[in-house]
Amino acid sequence: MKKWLTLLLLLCTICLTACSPAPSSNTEEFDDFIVVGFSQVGAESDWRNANTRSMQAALSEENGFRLIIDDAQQKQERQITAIRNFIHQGVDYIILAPTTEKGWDTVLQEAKAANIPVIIVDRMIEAEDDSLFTSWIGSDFRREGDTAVKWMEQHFGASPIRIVHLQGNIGSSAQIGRTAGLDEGLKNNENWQLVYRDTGDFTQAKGQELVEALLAENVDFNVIFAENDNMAYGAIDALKNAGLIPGKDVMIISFDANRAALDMVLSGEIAYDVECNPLHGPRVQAIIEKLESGLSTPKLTYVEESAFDASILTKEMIDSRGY
Ligand code: GYE
Repeated sequence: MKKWLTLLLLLCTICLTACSPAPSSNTEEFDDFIVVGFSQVGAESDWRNANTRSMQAALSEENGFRLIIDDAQQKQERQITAIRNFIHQGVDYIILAPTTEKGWDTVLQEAKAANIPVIIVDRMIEAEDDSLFTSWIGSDFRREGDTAVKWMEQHFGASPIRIVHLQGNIGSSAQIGRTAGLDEGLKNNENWQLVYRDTGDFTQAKGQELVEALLAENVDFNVIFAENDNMAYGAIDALKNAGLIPGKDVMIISFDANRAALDMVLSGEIAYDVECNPLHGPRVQAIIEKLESGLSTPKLTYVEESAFDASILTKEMIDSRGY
């Protein structure tokens, strides 16, 4: 009987040892992933949130990545600190969605010295030396501005228009390019008058606040050029609260073409929306995978984008979109 018990215990021990996974240290687990530090601008807009979700979905553990996201709350100093932390942590790649174009040289030199490739997404940087980043992927913001202006020229013709311009955060590529487009339009169209221009920092609250203040001062305008959808939403709320009809009393031109904004194009509240594509996650994933296999990647990649007014848009087109 005793012999049987000893044999049973021995069998159990063998089975447990064989079935349990091999012991692994934390470092080994960490080594299995490509570690990516992502310095994100913030959470100021729907575009931004769609961009963050796209990065999280693509740079997931199932796809072999460990993603560390730092939200800079639209502050460049916070991004610089985040990049320094990533360098200190020894990440494999740094992704930077820069708030503004200027002021990156020192910290990117530090990343270069630590041999960490930097991939820039969305907005661009103005670097002294372009070896400070490996690749950039994003939009042609100047082209977006020009697209909006071309539509305005066709739509408004020779009618006099009085424009309120809500800018994004000053010094960001999205603001610089879209503003440059409008400036060119103002130069070429004598019937266009700029009655007000200020930054709404790409947020809905600021967009609403600025338009409310203009209405309170009885400023006369009939067009709003909002450099993103969230500022357009805020402007629309301000107009409606004042009893004005967006799309009739005031025509709104916007950028991003988020789904909610395209619904407003269909309903006539937004006249024209220029698309800006935030789905950079899979694009960044492809860049890193190429680099991991020792291949080179293009320095600059512009994503394809379109623009919509009610004449070309359908509900099916809106429903089939990823953001
Ligand atoms: O248009 C805006 C966001 O840089 C393209 O930033 C991006 C812009 C986008 O906050 O909604």
